[in-house]
Amino acid sequence: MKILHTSDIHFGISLKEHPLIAEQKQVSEQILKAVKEQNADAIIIAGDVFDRAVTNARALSLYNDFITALHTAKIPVFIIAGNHDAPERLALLDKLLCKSDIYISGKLTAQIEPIELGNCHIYLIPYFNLDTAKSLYPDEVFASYQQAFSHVTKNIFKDLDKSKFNIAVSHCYAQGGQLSDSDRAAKLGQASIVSADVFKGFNYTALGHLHAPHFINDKKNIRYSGTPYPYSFGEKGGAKTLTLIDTENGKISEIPLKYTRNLRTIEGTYLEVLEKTRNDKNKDDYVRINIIDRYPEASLYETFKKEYEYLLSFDGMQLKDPTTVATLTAESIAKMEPKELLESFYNGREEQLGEFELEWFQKAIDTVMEGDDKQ
Ligand SMILES: [Mn+2]
Repeated sequence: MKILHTSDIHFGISLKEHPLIAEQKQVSEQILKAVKEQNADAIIIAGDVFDRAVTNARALSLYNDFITALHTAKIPVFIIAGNHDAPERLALLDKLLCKSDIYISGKLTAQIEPIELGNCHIYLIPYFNLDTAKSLYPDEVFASYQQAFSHVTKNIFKDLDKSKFNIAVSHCYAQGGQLSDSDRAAKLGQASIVSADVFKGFNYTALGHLHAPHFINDKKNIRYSGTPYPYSFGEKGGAKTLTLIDTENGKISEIPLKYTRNLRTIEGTYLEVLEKTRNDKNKDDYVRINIIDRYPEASLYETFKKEYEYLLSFDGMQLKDPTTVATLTAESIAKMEPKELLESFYNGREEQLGEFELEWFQKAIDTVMEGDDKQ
């Protein structure tokens, strides 16, 4: 069997409040293309299918089209809920869908039965927290999430058929995992770290939750596939890939994903960034600019906004503490009151914003406003 592993698609996610619908449509297309090119027999989505528990209509239709296309291509799909998903919503109609080889596990169950696929047994372990485990196993005393998690897998190992290629699908923060910029919840969820040992008995463990593609154990059979698209400018781990598992020989490989619009950070002194901008061939990318020797003034932002339609983050230096970076985004500017804008302009300048300037400024604003009212 050839099985593709991905996770953390986060349908409906925005980047700096910029919806990534077009990119997520491309994600679906890229995965479908990989399924066909690799002659995959199935696909695993290890949680965080949606970015929010209650998601928007566009995200729902993207998901709908994606799963339907996989079904049309006769590709069995294995899905678990992640910490971003609403378990009940994701698992809606699961008893019906599994008849069409669409296997969804939303909430943890006391007994996890294997799903048979060729020479594989696939165990779906959806995201759960300690309270859920405690209520599922009232006779057990769990002093930690680690204890609860190992109870869940020990329960599976009791009846494990070792003649099969046993795969676990899980959404958790496993020890040895690398945090990346967009791992918002994981950064907070230190308490719910589990050691990789809990997955020791499986031939392969398909993980979701951390967004960079990487193995977490030396034996290289416990792996985060990572997100199929970069969801933050600081995301580590380089190129985005799908993980391909060959269950005949246990070989694991990466399938690269390509996108028309990528995420890039352009950093340097004002002159360096100007130079880079002048020679830039991909001005259509999502861009973060960081000018290390200037303050992120609105006028400077406007200069680069003319070059980059998708300038989503504009950083600069802040005088008060030159080491800190002040960030101005299109959105933050749009939300600022005229007076705030003036203050940010004066911020860090020699000359102080005095009562006199403020008074005149207010008068000017009032005049403009009145002009607007008259129109
Ligand atoms: Mn995630």
